[in-house]
Amino acid sequence: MRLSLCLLPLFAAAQDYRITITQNRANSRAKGVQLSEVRLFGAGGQLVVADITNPAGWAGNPRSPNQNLAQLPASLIDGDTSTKWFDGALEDNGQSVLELTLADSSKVATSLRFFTANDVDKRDPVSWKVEGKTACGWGVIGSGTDVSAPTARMAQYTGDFSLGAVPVLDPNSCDDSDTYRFTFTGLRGPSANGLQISEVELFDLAGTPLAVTTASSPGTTPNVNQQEAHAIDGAWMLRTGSRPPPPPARAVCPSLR
Ligand SMILES: [Ca+2]
Repeated sequence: MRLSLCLLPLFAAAQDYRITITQNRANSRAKGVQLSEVRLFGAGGQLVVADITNPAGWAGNPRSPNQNLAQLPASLIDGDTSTKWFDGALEDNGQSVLELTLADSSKVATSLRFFTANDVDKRDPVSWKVEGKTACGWGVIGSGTDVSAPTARMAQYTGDFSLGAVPVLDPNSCDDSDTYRFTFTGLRGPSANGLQISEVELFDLAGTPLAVTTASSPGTTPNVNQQEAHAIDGAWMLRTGSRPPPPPARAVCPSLR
């Protein structure tokens, strides 16, 4: 079945920062990533981080097979370099993500500081990007590539990493025409214990498949082997072995007011 879609706008708040770690020192996904502290600084010094999460990661996900409750992301903002966060989901996802929310939304982060964890230096992050949340989604404000992480344990990375300004955008100007959201409201049942789907594909009015670059499932904690990326990887063909011909496409959208 192919569903026709009508566009709806997606807006966001403005005091959140996201760190996406893409490589560790070992350049091995199997080694995972870990840090003991992540600190943000702005005018006047260190900024208070009210909340930190590890979306799609092991930490904080009760379904993760190897979750260590002593290594949750909260350990990154406790001021103690002897406590750490570890995420093995780098192997499945190709990245490990941290999202930080400032206690004071009027503050602006201008630099970032990392501290290594207590062991296994192969897990030290060496490449990452930093984004700030704008009214129109995430905007890149910094990055690190093949950074020389210290081999010392529980040690500060050399220097702080500068962050650019988070763009101030008018929500009315947001171009979200490339973003779509699905909300599933019912299951076949009975006694369903979750929701699953192998692929989501989008087509234009001519029936041409559209490339999808990212997929997310806000507010959920998928199994590490059943991440959102699997809904856009085309792997369903391996399971079905055939592809039905696409039905004629037809879109009927009401006017947006
Ligand atoms: Ca810590």
